[in-house]
Amino acid sequence: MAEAYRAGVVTVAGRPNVGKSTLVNRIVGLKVSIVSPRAQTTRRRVAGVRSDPDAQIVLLDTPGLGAARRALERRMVDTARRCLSEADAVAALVAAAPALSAEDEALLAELRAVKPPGIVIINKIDLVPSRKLLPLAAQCSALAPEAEIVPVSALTGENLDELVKAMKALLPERPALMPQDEYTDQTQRAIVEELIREKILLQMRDEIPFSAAVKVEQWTEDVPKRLVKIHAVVLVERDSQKAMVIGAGGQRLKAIGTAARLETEQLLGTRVYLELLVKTERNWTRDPRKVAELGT
Ligand SMILES: Nc1nc2c(ncn2[C@@H]2O[C@H](COP(=O)(O)OP(=O)(O)OP(=O)(O)O)[C@@H](O)[C@H]2O)c(=O)[nH]1
Ligand SMILES: [Mg+2]
Repeated sequence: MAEAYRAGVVTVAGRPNVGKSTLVNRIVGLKVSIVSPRAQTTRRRVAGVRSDPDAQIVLLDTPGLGAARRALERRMVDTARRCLSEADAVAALVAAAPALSAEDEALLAELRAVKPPGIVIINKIDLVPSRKLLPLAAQCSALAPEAEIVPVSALTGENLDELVKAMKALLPERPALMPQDEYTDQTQRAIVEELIREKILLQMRDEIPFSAAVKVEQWTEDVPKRLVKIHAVVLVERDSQKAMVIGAGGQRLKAIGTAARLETEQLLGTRVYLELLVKTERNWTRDPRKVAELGT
């Protein structure tokens, strides 16, 4: 007899920068969540959907769990914790290393108290020889006794089939939660805001990335011309940052805009006219009200 169909929500939780968004994109097979080498890239709850003939996994990508001082960080951690409560199963993600970092250890301890993971994913195994991972795997088992430990590389795709199988096994038997052809719950506007922010993260250094927020203010479709016109505002915390984002002769902003436009054109399948404006919203990352409006 055929196996029953399974569907459910798997929340991917972990410290900043361990590869949660890269992994979610890989499993979905499309880019639903932005990725950068910087910690604290993801700020919102992002759902990515993988629909197979035997099961549907709704993956929740989350902001990294960690110390939170500013209002923006507090909101990010709250968002990640809320995603835990939505989950049918939690997949905790830690980085491959000869031993568990103090931060990853604290994460597993926190999850154990709040919502024990069904899987502990050891990511970035392309960076560490497998024979060196045994002590780490043993530490993970000790901190998450019920979890299956699955080593993967979200970057190369190594062992992802095994991981997907393990996720499906944790889901309840029930019909699909989302239409089969939907791969995310985000609006196109939200995706474009995130794409623009990703290009800022990739092109800027120092304090800018965490201080930047992006809001699409206008979106008009010119159907006969197959053109979408998008006006977006990049908000930073200080005037000095505004100058840095714009760059000498506007070169930096131009490069950010071009990169974001090209990817938006691919996403929408039309030509795109993208206009970016940079504004200062003083200390917005420390103001809970502004954070609620801009951060997530
Ligand atoms: N070598 C290697 N790098 C990886 C792997 N997975 C992710 N990365 C890199 O790790 C960095 C962080 O990846 P993200 O997917 O943005 O990490 P995240 O956990 O979502 O980070 P936050 O959103 O900031 O919490 C990026 O530079 C990725 O390319 C992997 O399996 N191997
Ligand atoms: Mg992320």
